[in-house]
Amino acid sequence: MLEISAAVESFRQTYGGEPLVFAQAPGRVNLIGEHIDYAGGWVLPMALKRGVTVAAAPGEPGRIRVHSDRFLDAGVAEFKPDQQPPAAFTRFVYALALETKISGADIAVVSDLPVERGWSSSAAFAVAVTSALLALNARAYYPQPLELCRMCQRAETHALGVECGLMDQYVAVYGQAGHALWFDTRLEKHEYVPIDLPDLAILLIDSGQDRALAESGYNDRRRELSQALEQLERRIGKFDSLFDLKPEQILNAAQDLPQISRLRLRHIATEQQRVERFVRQLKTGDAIQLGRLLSASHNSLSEDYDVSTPELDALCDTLTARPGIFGARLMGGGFGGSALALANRHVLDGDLQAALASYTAETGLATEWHAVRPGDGALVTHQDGTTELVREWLP
Ligand code: GAF
Repeated sequence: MLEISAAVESFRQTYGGEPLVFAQAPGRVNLIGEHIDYAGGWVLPMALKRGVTVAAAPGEPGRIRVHSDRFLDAGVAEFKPDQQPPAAFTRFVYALALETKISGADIAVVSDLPVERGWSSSAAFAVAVTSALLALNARAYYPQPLELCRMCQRAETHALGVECGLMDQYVAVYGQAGHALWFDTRLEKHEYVPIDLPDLAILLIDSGQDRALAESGYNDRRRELSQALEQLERRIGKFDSLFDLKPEQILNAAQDLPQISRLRLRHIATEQQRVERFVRQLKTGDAIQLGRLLSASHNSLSEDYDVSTPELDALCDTLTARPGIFGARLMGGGFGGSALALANRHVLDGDLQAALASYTAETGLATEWHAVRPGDGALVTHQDGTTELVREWLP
């Protein structure tokens, strides 16, 4: 995560004054449990040590100014609450300002998270900006941490057109160093699961293929899943949550549904099982089993849920063909972006490089990889200089 001093510098250069409050929010990797957060499933994300850092000060009443080289075109975007700005990320800030009911702020944003690579930069941006806006105003009422996640999720849907689930915002707030979150998206509760794999590396690999979720099939998949659920209910009667049913029940009942519905439901049912198995295997640290679950998740996302691309398939195949790389899968929404792999540390200089070189030769795409560890959730630094976790600060 970039230091607060970088945000102070950006603030001074942009506005000429001194910021009063700061907020930092991390990106995430989702270890397993993809495309089931909007279906009420369990997912297993962890916060990264990279993220978005925001410096803010009160501004002219009724006017928000925001600067970010990475998220916005260079320069300062400026808007008033009664004028919806046209550019996507400015619209995002506008939607967040409406959610917090705060207008009148100057904001500088710096980040070490790549944008639109599947690392959840938009949720980190939203959580950091919202936390900074709230910290600016000594108000009698603050949202609860879970409500802050929902505010950010709503703003993302309204401003960016992505009908996302709650996973990314949730882990940006509740992340804990050394742990993944076993997040039950139906009950909106989590347990921390220690990530203690000393001989293994969790790799985040940028496929070099661009993606933008709003323009991808992400929202289509959500619609296809709701349709599949309606068809399933017509077959077997009403149910509160798909996850009240046993996976075998879902698979049996889905047999006679149209092909798209059958495939989408098969992914959801089997992915949920893989999350449970993955959590169990984390306790044993069995790299081979963990890797198999990751690769099975990729196959299901590719073949049943249809959110992969030939490039992501090629990347995962190339990686898993190497000894010491136990499994790989696309990560996040898919349609390009990044893959996640589990590897023995000793392959990082040899087999990993060879696999990536062969992928680049095949696709012409340059990759970038990082070994990642679980970090903490969002932080806020108040006017008196004290810093605390956002989830502990909010009521
Ligand atoms: C994106 C969404 F924002 C998440 O809510 C989740 O659905 C993910 O894709 C897929 O698991 O990151």
